[in-house]
Amino acid sequence: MSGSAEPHDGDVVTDEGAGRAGGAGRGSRIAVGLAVTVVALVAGAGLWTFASAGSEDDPPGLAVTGARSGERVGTTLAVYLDVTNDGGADRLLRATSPVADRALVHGTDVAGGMRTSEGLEVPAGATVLLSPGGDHLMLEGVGERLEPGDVFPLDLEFERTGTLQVEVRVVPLESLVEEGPS
Ligand SMILES: [Cu+2]
Repeated sequence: MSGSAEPHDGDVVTDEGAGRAGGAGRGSRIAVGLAVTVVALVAGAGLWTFASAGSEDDPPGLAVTGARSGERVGTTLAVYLDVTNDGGADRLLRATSPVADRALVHGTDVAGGMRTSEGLEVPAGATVLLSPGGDHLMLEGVGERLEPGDVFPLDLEFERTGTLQVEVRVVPLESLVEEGPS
């Protein structure tokens, strides 16, 4: 584990989000092949929904949707998105964007502080939600003023799938606060 828990200007953190349990280990191996139809579990602040039980060794079937961010705060910007996987396990290694110096995977701890994670697990058959009050991608060194309605590209590099480019839609910060933790 790296990083320290520190409040982060660019994040939208609500009281509800701060109340999340953070017990399950983020790097824990997920047993697959169980005859589980729907299992939801909270790992850190990330919600994994298992719609079907795939085999970990199957090719991943990733789709990234709903990529959105608020306006920058200072020079940081939090990005939220959904990763749906109807195949085998994969892992987000890193993210890059031409609008930012760097992008980090951030989790939110029970006190509402941020910590940097080494990548993000995308288990077989799982949907991983990065949403306000929970895990997110933190873009740092954003020099450009981005307004609601703007879009910018974000490259997501996965261990097995390779790089997926998504368009991030900028929305008003207030709408992310209203969205809250899902
Ligand atoms: Cu953050």
